[in-house]
Amino acid sequence: MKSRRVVRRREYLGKGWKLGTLEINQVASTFAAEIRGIDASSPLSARDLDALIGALDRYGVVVMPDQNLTPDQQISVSEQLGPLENSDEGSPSFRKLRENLQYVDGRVSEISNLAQGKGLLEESDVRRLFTFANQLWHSDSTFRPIRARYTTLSAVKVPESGGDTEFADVASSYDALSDEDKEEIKDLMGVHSPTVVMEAMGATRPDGGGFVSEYGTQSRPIVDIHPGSGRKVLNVPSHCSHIEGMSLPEGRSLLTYLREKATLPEFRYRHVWSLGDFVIWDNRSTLHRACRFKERKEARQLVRTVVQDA
Ligand SMILES: O=C(O)CCC(=O)C(=O)O
Repeated sequence: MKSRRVVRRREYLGKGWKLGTLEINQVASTFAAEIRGIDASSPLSARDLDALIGALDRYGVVVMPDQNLTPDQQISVSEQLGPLENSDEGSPSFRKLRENLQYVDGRVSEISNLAQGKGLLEESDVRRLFTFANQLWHSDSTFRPIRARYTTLSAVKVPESGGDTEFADVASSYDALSDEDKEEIKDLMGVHSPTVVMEAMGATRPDGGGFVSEYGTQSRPIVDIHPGSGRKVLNVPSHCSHIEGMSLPEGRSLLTYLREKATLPEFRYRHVWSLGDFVIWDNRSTLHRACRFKERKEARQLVRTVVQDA
C-alpha cells in the first residue's frame, strides 16, 4: 500500500485536482467540491478515506454524483467517518416527531415528505415541521451535548423543481469580517437550543403546547477553530438563541447581523439534487438550509446519517 505522503500529492488537472485516485473539482467560489473516482457503496480504502476527510477539511461540502447508495451502504460509509447519531437514543419527544418514515434503524433517517415512503404526508402531519425548520440556516445538532461533525444525504426522490440544499462557507465569511467585528466577538459564547427554531417558525406541538428542549441548552463559542483546517469559523446557526452575558435583544441583534455576514451570496453553494447524489458536509465549517419546493404536490426523499463530533 502506498504511503500517506503519496496520497497527499496533488496533481493539477487544469480544471481540478487529482488526489490519489480521486478527482476533485471545486464547485463554488470559496468552497464545496465534486469528487469522482470514489465508490462509496464499498468500504473505503484507508487512502480514499484519508483523501475524503482531507477534502472535507478543505472544501466543507463534498458532492459525489451517481452513488445510488442503499441505506445500509450509507450507514457503512458514514461509520467509517465516525460514530453515528442514533435517533433511538435521542430525546423521546423529538424522536417521536422525527420518527423514521421508512427505516427502522435509528442510525439512518429521512428528509422526506412521504409517509412510509408512499403517499405525501397529510397536511396536518407534524413531521412537515422539519421541512420548514430546515429552511432556516443551521448546523446540525448544535443543541445536543454532542454536535454533528458530518451529515450525509443520499438522493432517492427529487422534485421537478426546487428542493435544493444551500450551504454557506463560515470560514471564508469569518475571514471577511472587519477587524472591529472580529475583536468584538472573539470571546463570546452562544447558547443553543432546538426550541428557538420552532418558536421562530411559530410552531406548536400537536396538543397546542410549546416545545421544551429535553437536551437543555449548550454553550458554544461564536468563533470556533476548525480542527482539520486550523481556520476560524463563525458559529451562528439559527439554533443559537442568545449570547451569554448579553440581554436577549442585544444578543439576537448581534446574531442576526453575524448570520447575514456568514451567509452572504459570495460564500454560498446551492446544490441542485440529481437522483443518486451522495453529499457529505462538515457542520463545523458550514451552515446549510433546505430550499422550498412544492411539498404538497411533489415527492422529495433524501436518506440521512449524522456523524457525531465525538
Ligand atoms: O432538506 C435539505 O435540503 C436539508 C436537510 C437538513 O437541513 C438537514 O439534514 O439537517
